[in-house]
Formats: sequence, C-alpha cells, structure tokens
Amino acid sequence: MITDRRLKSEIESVREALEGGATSIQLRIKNAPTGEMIKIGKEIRELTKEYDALYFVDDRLDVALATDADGVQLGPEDMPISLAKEIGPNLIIGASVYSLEEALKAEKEGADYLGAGSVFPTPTKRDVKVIGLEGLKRIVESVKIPVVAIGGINHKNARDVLKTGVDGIAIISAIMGAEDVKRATEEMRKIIEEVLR
Ligand code: TZP
Ligand code: MG
Repeated sequence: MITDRRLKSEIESVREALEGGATSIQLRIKNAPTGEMIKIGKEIRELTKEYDALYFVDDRLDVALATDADGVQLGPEDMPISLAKEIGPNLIIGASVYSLEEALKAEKEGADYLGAGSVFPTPTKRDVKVIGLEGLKRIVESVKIPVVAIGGINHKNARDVLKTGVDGIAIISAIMGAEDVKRATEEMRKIIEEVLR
C-alpha cells in the first residue's frame, strides 16, 4: 500500500493495512515539511518491522536514509538512479516509469525494480499517462527486473493486472480510501494469492 493523506492519516491506515496483510508500505507525501515526513517515516519503519513488511519512500532519498527505509522509489524528475545508488548503496532503488522507453532506461541505469503505470486512469494522479494492460504487458516482457504495477488498480481489475505477469501491485485509493482498510487489504491479498498460486 502507498499512503495518501488526502484519504486518511498515515499511521492508523498503515497499521490496518499491515494487519490485513500488506507486504510493503510506501510513504508518499507531497509538499510537507521534511521534518514531518521523517517523523512519520520513523513510525512506519517501526510498524513495518513489527509486521515483517518492507518500507519504501516515494521520491525522497534523504527521507529514506534518515528513516532507515528498505528502499526509495524515484521518478524521472527525482535524483538520478546512478547517483542514488552511490549515496544509498544498501537501499533498494525503484524507478517510477510511465512508458516502455522509460522502463528500459531505468533498467539500464541500474534500478532494482520498476513501478510501472498508470495502468488505468485514476483520480489519485489526474495528469498521469495511462499505459493500459497492453502497455504494462509490454514492459513486463521487455525487462528482467521485477515490475510493480500502479494506477487505478482495485478489487475488480486486480486479477487482469496480475495476469500480465507483474511481480506486485501498488495501491492507494482502493485500500486507503476504503472504509475498512484492514478488510480491503485482506480481500486484495486473497485475490493476489488466488492468481499467483
Ligand atoms: N503513480 C502512477 S498512478 C499513481 C501513482 C502514484 C496513483 C495510484 O493511485 P491509485 O489510487 O491506486 O490509483
Ligand atoms: Mg514518485
């Protein structure tokens, strides 16, 4: 699950998602003071440890390092992947990619995994490019590193997304926006286990 404070506060929903079986949490906060991000990140680090889950930070290598994250996910406008690998040699470096070209470039630069999307249109990120299931499949078939699909994924379309051969799915609103975050996560876990079994 990826956090979005426009939907719910981070800590409470992260705990619920972890209880529901989320295997990885990404802290995604746009436009908050760095000190506040670090405070929340440290709490998420502790929670994810408790539940044996991974903890990532969106965009911000400094926050990832300061909060002992497992990794950071960098977009085309963030720190270059090669430089991030130098500064944080122990971090898992993910790349947010929005096309096959960007996917191939990020793999070449040494990304450990790709966050590829947006698979479907989504109100969470309105200006994003939509690659569709076809675009996602092309990326999965063209790279050797793991691909995590993102964008508009919900309980209805998750099966189709998983069948493209992705290694994971990243979700904001279908979980964070649910009335019962724990239950929404449990239901998503069931779908994932059903398809990947
Ligand atoms: N990057 C591509 S689409 C997206 C991001 C951050 C938003 C995903 O949110 P949701 O609510 O799961 O569609
Ligand atoms: Mg980002």
